[in-house]
Amino acid sequence: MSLVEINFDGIVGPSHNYAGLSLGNIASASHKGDLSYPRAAARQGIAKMRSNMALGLAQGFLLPLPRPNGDLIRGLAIDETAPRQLLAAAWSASSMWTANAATVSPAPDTADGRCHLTPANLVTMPHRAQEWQDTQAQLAIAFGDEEHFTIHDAVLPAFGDEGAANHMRFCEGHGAQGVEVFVWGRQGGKFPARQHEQASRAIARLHGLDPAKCVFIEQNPEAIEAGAFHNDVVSVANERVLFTHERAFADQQGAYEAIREAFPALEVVEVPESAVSLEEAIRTYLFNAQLLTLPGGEMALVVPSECQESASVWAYCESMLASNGPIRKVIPVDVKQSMANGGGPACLRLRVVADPTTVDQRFMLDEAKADRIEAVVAQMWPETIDPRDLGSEELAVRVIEAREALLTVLSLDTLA
Ligand code: SUG
Repeated sequence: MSLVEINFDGIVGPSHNYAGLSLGNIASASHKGDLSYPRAAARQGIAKMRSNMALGLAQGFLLPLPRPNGDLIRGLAIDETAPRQLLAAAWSASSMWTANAATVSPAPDTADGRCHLTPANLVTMPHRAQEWQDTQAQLAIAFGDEEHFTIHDAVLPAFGDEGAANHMRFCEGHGAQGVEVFVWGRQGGKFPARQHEQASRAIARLHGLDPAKCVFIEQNPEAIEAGAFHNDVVSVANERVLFTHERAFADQQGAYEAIREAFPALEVVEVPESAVSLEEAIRTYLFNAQLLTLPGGEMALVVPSECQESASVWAYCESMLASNGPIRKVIPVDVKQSMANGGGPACLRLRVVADPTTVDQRFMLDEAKADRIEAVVAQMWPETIDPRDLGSEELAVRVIEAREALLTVLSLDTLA
């Protein structure tokens, strides 16, 4: 068994649009009503995957979910008298942000030695709450090898769970036993706190984690208020390293101490407010980055290109590279279509530590398959979508046919 980190990126679906559905997600609210570019969006995602593969990293993908969602339309009797937001929910391509697909505990962390995945219930946002059953169906195929994987049901909707976006794992190497850190938000602020502490604790128990290797940390309410609707907007971890804003956690020093107690080798790279304000960090998504261990052992940070366009963020990145810290490379990528809905490079991927040979190979990417996916996108994905067109029969047919063409090319028609 050779365990490596595999990033499963969500392929951006053909209904990608800007309907402003996510309260507390500033990008989503500020782009409400804009024209979207689904074809360009999917291409940006594919380019990011290719760029990570070129670094020598294992890459997988998850597929867009069926949209418009007929079950939601029928279940809520959505017609022309229903709020427009409900109709838009049925068309949302939000499953592209696979950091919210599930929480993953790799095999070395669990009592039964299998990798456990719990799809996120995403109950806080109606357009996301419809995702988990279809996500689970896909995970059940991709990780269907029961000797190596266990797929749970989502946590009961009493407690909101947003998956890996609020979960970090520290370890000496991906294949070693890790310390899993769950970050939750306190209700009662200006914006919803989407991750409930009890959902996180339930997942730790369901996955059979060693309580001594679990840490539960409260997110800073000020960060949620400033638009960090998930912890991965203000922190990212990889192996020994925590890269975080100084205002990410309710008790910043207490958080470091708690992690250090379970994982003494912790190395913190803290970005002070004086270098990059919380607002600028959220605007540029500096922390919604992929912190990756390259095959040579050094770490690279894959950031949105917005970081390079920000004087303070880029100056910070340059000074970090000039210092002797653990992050040795910063790689900007253009995911602007996703960013305009509040999703950066880290939102677009689900990390699974596993032996790639135990994964259903239809979900693993190589250059030839990326070419095939890109050809379907070029031919079938709408070039633009005006959110006022959501609900149109013609667009519905187009979006459904586009997804089906992708499933066919990947021999995954069973998900139709
Ligand atoms: O849930 N945006 C997503 C962005 C998710 C980002 N994920 C992570 N941080 N891991 C969300 O808010 C916008 C959809 C719209 O407004 O139409 C949206 O769902």
